[in-house]
Amino acid sequence: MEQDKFKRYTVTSALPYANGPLHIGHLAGAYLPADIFVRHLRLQRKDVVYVCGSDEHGAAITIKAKKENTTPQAIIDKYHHQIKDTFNNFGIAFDIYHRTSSAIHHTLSQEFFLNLYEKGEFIEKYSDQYFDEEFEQFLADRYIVGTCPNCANENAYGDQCEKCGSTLNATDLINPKSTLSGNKPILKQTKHWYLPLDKYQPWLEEWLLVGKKDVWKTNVYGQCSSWLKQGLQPRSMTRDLDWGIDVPLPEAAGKKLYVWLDAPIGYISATKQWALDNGKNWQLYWKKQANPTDDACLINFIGKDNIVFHCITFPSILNAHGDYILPYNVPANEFLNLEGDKLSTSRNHAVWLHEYLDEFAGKQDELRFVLTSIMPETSDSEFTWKDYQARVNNELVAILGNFVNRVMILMHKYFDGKVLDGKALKNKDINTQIANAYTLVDAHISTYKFRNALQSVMDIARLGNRYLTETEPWKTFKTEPEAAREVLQNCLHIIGHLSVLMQAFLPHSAKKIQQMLHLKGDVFYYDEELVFEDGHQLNPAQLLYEKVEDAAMDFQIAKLQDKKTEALQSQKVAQPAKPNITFEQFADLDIRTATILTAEKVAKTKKLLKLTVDTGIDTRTIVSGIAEYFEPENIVGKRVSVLINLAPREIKGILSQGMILMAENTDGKLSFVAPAGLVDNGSVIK
Ligand code: B3M
Ligand code: ZN
Repeated sequence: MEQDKFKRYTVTSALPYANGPLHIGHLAGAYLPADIFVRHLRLQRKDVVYVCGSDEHGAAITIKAKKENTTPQAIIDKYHHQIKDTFNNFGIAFDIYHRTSSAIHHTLSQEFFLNLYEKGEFIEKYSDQYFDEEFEQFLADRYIVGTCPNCANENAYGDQCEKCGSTLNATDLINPKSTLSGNKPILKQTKHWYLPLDKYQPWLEEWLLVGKKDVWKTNVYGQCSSWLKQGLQPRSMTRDLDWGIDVPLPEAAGKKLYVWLDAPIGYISATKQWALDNGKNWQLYWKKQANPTDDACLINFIGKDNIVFHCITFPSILNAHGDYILPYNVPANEFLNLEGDKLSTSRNHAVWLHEYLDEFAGKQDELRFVLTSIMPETSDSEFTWKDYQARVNNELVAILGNFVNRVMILMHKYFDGKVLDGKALKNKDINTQIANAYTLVDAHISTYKFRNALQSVMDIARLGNRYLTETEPWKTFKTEPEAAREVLQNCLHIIGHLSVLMQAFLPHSAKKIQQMLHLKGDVFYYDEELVFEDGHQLNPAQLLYEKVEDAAMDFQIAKLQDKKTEALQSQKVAQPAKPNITFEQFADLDIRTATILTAEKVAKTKKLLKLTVDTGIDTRTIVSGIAEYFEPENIVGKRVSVLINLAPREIKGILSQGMILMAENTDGKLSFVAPAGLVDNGSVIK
């Protein structure tokens, strides 16, 4: 492994906010890759600690509490346990899943703050911030709404307008209002402690730009270098909030540590707690003095939205403190999209892991497999249920499951499941390929290429299937039973190695196979010898994977659609005016009058109609999301307006060329937009 020079490994996954359940994007982003990495290290008998926990501070928590009309404490208690259970169910093998609300974490975070404070690292600055006089508190950005200066959206937040996507300062908002009292907030002076990132810039350039150039993934390195190029600014490490860790200074009464100061320290406090619980020395995993020859390797697995905090801010804090090791690598993943759209909690466009566990009981490895196969390692990737079905059916069922099952059934049928003279694998070529697979898997994992690593494992299943098909023991058994036995016993060895190689990726099914093979113990280390003693008795065959049926997928797809509609409807408010555009922008739209010629429902969808329309220029197909509002037979012959130069798009396998314009009421009711007078199809609307 590339990281072999180290004696110890401290591996972390981003601490999820305890303000909601987990979805597939979380798993694919920061947990599955770390889990595979850690399991792989452990299978090599490396000394590794893998820590994580709930991030329980910050506005993310208090806002959720307000939404649910409860306290922050109730929110974190509810979600901490739910999240912990979900990870556990998917086999994410943390050594500890801790919480940032714990006393040990509060103390350590305050120690960090004071350490930097006493060294004079912070810049103390006064600024004017919004304050709610009725509630007597300063307002975090998310507690202020007002009109966006860019797009006139009346519900923009103090840090961002979700309508036009622009980043804002709270003082940019027109007509600001406190979401606590509804009153106009006043500006009040407040003092905060800033981390001088600008002062650390030269150090960061050396450590990161030079030192990590060929070590970090290009997507991570690229983002960091572009920030450094723009030049870093001081960043406030304290907040006026009533939820979080107290700033440990008498003059800072009522102020809290910035959540991004305390959260990464959570990795350290979690390790401390784990060490306490297990009689270990946490310093070996974090402290420089305990690692005089750079023996410990710190690796932070995260999603791409956390890169700046893990690559710039946290290392700067660790370095300013001076006693701690710095991250060796931060292998951030990009984003996972879902069915052609961004994953979104607010629009409820997500596959929630706790729901998956209910609806696909016992099929954790199927999701692990699919998410690893499409992991967004260097660019965004996409999960679709059809792809899930194809990968499970064509790879897990047809290749891996089928191979294991055929061999087990035949061994039982012909030889009562008993191995005779089958200690070793008697095929040189296969032995070489298996040895290669171990090397390849190691090389891929050590460079964070989990997709390739999984394929190298699957290559062994493919090899086994091919070998079995070519040697046909079911035929030779009749004439040369000993030859059939040798083939099947060789296959048992392939399956054994497959189970060992699978452990990091598909731990549940690896265990099942090892039970079938009647191998000992909980894990099978890579360096253990795989022998079947003379007379070794196999256990009965069990099916590893089941075929995924169309109906289950259609159900999931429809469920996503329904949730999205529901979420949209509950958010629907009178649409504010959009920002101005130029005449040229309008002139780019080619809108024509047209007539609907045919209409039919798109199979297996609720909302889609396939229309053919006469645009005056041509007859073309358009897929339109209006099936819930119109019966196909009632709209044939209707006059409509069509945007004809919208880029063609494939929807449910149908190429849609253009868009029918609709007028939508505030209650979501749709009407066609048609010319009032008699005009030919193809008339230009301008
Ligand atoms: N809780 C943000 C997030 O969930 C944050 C990560 C903390 S890692 C120290 O994206
Ligand atoms: Zn806006």
